[in-house]
Amino acid sequence: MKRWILVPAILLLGATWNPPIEKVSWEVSRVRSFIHYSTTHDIDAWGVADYWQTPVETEYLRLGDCEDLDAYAQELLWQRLGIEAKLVVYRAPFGVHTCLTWGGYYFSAADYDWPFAQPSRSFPAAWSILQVLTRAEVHSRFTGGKHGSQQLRLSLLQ
Ligand SMILES: [Ca+2]
Repeated sequence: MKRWILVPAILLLGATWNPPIEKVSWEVSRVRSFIHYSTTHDIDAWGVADYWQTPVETEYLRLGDCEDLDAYAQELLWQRLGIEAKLVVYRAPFGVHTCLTWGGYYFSAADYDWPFAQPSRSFPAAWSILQVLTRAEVHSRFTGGKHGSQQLRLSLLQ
């Protein structure tokens, strides 16, 4: 094939390519393998009611609560697969929790046996979605920076 045809064809395919949900789910499961879910409340760990760690802090600590793990996964998916999952803050009977949404699925790096440990196409009707945050909106929420700079280049799972 002529190069002047091949290059635009590759660019066109690259612009429209979306990874399968299995690939996304695999990346999210890697976060669970390397970063531990902390049940310590932010007020006890950080002295503030709600502390959003930067992904670099989370990587350094290898520890975080739900929003920290999902913010980390959101960044990882952006850097590894070029997709922007949105971070969902929701209220359920067990409290306020987070998950990610992308491609019509809900999933979470913080869930081991909770509802979104595996990608789900449905969101429980009885639960309330409080916020749906883009990557930029999540970045504006970061409280952190204590353990490392605000730079977002991840290294642990690259
Ligand atoms: Ca936190």
